[in-house]
Amino acid sequence: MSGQGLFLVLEGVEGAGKSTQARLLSQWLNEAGVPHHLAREPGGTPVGEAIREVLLESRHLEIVPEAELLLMLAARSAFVRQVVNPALARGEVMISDRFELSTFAYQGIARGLGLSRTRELNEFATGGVHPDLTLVFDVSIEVGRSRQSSEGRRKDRIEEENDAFFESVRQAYLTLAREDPAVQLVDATGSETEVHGIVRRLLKSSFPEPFERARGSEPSP
Ligand code: T5A
Repeated sequence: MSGQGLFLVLEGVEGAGKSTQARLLSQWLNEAGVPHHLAREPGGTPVGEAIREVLLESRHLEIVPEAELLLMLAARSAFVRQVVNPALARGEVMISDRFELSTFAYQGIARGLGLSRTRELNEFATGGVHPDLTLVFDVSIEVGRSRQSSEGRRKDRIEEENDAFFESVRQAYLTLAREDPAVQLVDATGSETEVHGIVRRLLKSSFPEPFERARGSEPSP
């Protein structure tokens, strides 16, 4: 545990179902009366949301990979100090939709900026705060794309990258998960309810307190 709280992160390629699972996790904890805070990256603070707008919605701007990395980390430095640390200090479960593993996979590996330099800069941005557990929701790029296209919204700047870029991101996640015991892969190809069931079981076995206290062994269909 980080401080008194618990820091959980949900990761994966575009359309893997992270936001859906973050919402289902939050609903489960609400029903169980477990105090928690849910936020997304980049974002989560006023400055982070402004940076998100530049990074994802400003399609007319050319953002070089180095600037992309530093903007992600600028948003993160505020996020950790204004959102994550206070939530952990209050003893809450902090749930973040994306965090440092996105930076390692997208900027460090897929953009080719280098993992060790990216980790070093990230360390400065976070002040050394890391998740207790990161869940990587794994689906093929095709499945992620088809889930996203069913939403019918316009692609953001990064989503306009080609399949080779996202395959590189997916492979990076798989490698990073193999190397770090605090990162767990979740097969996210099943239905929303099935994947949520996997998440519940995993959290209950990894962190009996507070998740054993959250009632119901299986989600309702
Ligand atoms: N980024 C971010 C970096 O490059 N570096 C960084 O350091 C950080 C922090 C953020 C972008 O920024 C990049 C990565 C991203 O490109 P985002 O909005 O957080 O953008 O990420 P996206 O992956 O683009 O978000 P999506 O909303 O597209 O994907 P999700 O959250 O994985 O998917 P979700 O839950 O919204 O679901 C998508 C659709 O699929 C359905 C949902 O209902 C929804 O319609 N769905 C399922 N359908 C069938 N079966 C399931 N199990 C389903 N789960 C969800």
